Amino acid sequence: MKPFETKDEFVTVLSELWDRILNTPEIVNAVSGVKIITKFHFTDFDTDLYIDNREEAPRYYWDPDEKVSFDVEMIQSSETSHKFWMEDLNIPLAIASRKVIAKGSVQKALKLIPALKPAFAVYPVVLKDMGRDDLLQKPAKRKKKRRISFFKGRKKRHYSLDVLPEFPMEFLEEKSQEERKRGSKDVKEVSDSEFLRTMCKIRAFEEHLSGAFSKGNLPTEAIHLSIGQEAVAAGVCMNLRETDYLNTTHRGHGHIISKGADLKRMMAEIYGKSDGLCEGKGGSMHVTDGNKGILGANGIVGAGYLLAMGAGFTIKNEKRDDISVVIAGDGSVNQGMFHEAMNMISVFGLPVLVVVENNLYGEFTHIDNHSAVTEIYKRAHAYNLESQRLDGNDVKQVYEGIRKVIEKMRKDGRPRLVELMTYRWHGHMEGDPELYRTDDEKASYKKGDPISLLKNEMLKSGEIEEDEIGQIEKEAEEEVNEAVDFAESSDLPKPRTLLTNVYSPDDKSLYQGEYERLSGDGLKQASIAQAINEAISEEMERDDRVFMWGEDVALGGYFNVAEGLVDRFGKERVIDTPISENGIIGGAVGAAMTGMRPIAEILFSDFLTCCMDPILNQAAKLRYMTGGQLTIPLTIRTPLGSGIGVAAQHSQSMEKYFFGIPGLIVVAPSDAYTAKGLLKSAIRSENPVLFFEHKLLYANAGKIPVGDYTLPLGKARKVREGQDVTIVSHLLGVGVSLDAADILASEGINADVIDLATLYPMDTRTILESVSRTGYLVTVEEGTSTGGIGSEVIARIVLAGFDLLRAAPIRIAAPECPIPYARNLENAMLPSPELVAEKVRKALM
Ligand SMILES: Cc1ncc(C[n+]2csc(CCOP(=O)(O)OP(=O)(O)O)c2C)c(N)n1
Repeated sequence: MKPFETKDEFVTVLSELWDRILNTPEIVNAVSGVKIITKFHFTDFDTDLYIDNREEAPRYYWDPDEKVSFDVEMIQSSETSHKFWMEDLNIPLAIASRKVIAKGSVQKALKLIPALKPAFAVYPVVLKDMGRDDLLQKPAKRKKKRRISFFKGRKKRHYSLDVLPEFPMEFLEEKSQEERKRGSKDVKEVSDSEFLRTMCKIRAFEEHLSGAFSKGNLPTEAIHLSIGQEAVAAGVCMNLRETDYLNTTHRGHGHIISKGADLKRMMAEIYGKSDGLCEGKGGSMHVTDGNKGILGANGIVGAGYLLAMGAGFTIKNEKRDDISVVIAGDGSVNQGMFHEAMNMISVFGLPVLVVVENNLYGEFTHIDNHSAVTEIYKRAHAYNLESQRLDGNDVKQVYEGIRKVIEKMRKDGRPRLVELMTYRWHGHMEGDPELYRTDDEKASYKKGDPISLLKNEMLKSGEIEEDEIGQIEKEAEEEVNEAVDFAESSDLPKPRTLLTNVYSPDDKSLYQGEYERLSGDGLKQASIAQAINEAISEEMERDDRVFMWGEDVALGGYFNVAEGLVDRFGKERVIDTPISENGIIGGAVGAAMTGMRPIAEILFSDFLTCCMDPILNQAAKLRYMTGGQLTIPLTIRTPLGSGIGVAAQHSQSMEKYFFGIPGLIVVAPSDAYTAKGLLKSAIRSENPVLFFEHKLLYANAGKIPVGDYTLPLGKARKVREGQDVTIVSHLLGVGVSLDAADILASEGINADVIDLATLYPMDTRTILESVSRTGYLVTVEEGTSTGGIGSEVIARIVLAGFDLLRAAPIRIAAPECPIPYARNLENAMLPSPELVAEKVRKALM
């Protein structure tokens, strides 16, 4: 039914409304901060209303004679306008279905909505005063008697959580912070004998591993040795302080030994023993010794560049004269991660030393076949970085060359790249048949053995005798033998440690407490975007290690959520990054593991596909793989969802790809209150949290408490009480479910609506409790159903509470196709309240 018959009647009502609004100081004060002209075009009466908020005193006018420039235009029918003012419009769905078409500075205009909240109380008064009481009555809803027959004679109903996958919750502790140890800043002068001793130790260590592997004594199929490359390790890493950071690769034993790792615990790690540096959870490719500034070897080729970049950010931020070193092979420079890191360390001017250990092969492929530019140091010029190439088999040349570079870096804080030429004697991994090179080639390179080179030089100069060399070699071997004895006698890790160190210890209070029923004083109106902005702002105020970076965030970001933060906290803490999603997240992980608390923004969640490695392999795994040595307090914020006509690569519901990843917490709030409280908990957490925001919900306004509060991670929120059916949803689906619940209520069916709020860990108990009362379960989500959030909800309830169900659960989700562009097709993807109501109705019949 059209509420207004004539244009005159409509214009009179809205004019009266705006007269009253603009005479209400409370509202005028609230909207005065948003200086814009908004044009409302009403399609059915072809008339335009302008609200001019640019001047000191806001005013309105209809259909001006002259052309007026405006910031934003809202196109809608008079009926939609009426529903809006009657608070009977689901705004996200209205925008998605183009009942309201918004053009121009929409995010700015949407900020007016919370400020206008008190105006909603004015509209019914205007209608009444103008004799249109009839419009105040919502269409009569027939109260039907429920026709649910299953309630009698139901079975005794119980549920058990024991059958569900165990979530390793033992990380909750009273304290929130682990003490960070700072190492020594001393770097001793290194004598030639010490070079020799270190190189001999590396060789003895790896020769032992080669033998142990061939005898089947190591619990691995893949061990990568650096025999022949020892001068790189000793020459670079003996230059480093404990407070300098080192990231290295799958072939990192030598680097790690040279930076001073505990040899016994390192060997125990490679033997997979409980005394291993990483409790037997990392192994050869992931050895880490946090106490010595060794942030870890890494099984992902190229990942170390990004982690080192983030560690360099920490050093710069803390104004230290330390450096962050990354060592990686020639093959790794063809990874996108190398290029993103090179650009970012240069753009941000970070003290990162990139060492490329060129052993001529990337796995089985010779550098001539894998690199367009084989003189890798020249690539650095493209990033405006100083670089050089040195003989990587001459330990003294490496040491001296690197020493000079580091000396400059400690002074100017700028990045550098050094390429070191060397050769690996063993296969890519032990057992490699080495079909890609000849014995002659190997023999010719072995002539450049770094250990023999140094020994001969020392003998020639007379600084050492043969027997002294023998003594050094013997001592190195003895040290390695002691490490082997230690490793062999160490216990295997206890099975109960399987679930330890999945997460870092966190303050219990971040996971406990309840969602409040908001009423009374101490509340204010805010949109979700404002609530998120406040959460970030308050947490940055609270802790100066919190910083934010992402594409265009200093300007407020694409959806304007970060607006104003740069003015308050400066460009050192609100940082625009290059368009480098791997760099944004990988760098943030590196910064987090060295003491910062980054909030990284990914412009559209679809682009999470461009940074899967730093999220899944680094952020979510490194706490575990290092046996609890690293802590990664990282928050990743990103908008998702469809409804704005940007097709399948900017509209997906990405949350299903990330929930259920051990080590990661996944949050997806549906209103302003939840968004602010959960984001603050996420930022305070010591763990990586992926925080999904819905684009269409940014403007949704609701009440939030004034000031500081946090809400419990891992807890679902009951948003509506009912006893007939349980509807479980998240993000946009919550509003849809609530609207469906209203439709059902008019028919006598009362729904319990649960907002999951945190997707992982999932709060199964709250759902079970509800289903134990209702007996019916419906899940509603915007994404597709296979492998979706609803699938997991249903699986859990069926497993843990099958007896509770009186009918098969219902899963409401998008059709199994990508999100199309055409408006009508895109709208068909979103579950509507009517559809949800219809499915519930059928289920209860
Ligand atoms: C992202 C990724 N791709 C592929 C691999 C498999 N892989 C492991 S080591 C390696 C070769 C790396 O060559 P390079 O960087 O030159 O180091 P090197 O092995 O010579 O020390 C490859 C392809 C991997 N671990 N990670």
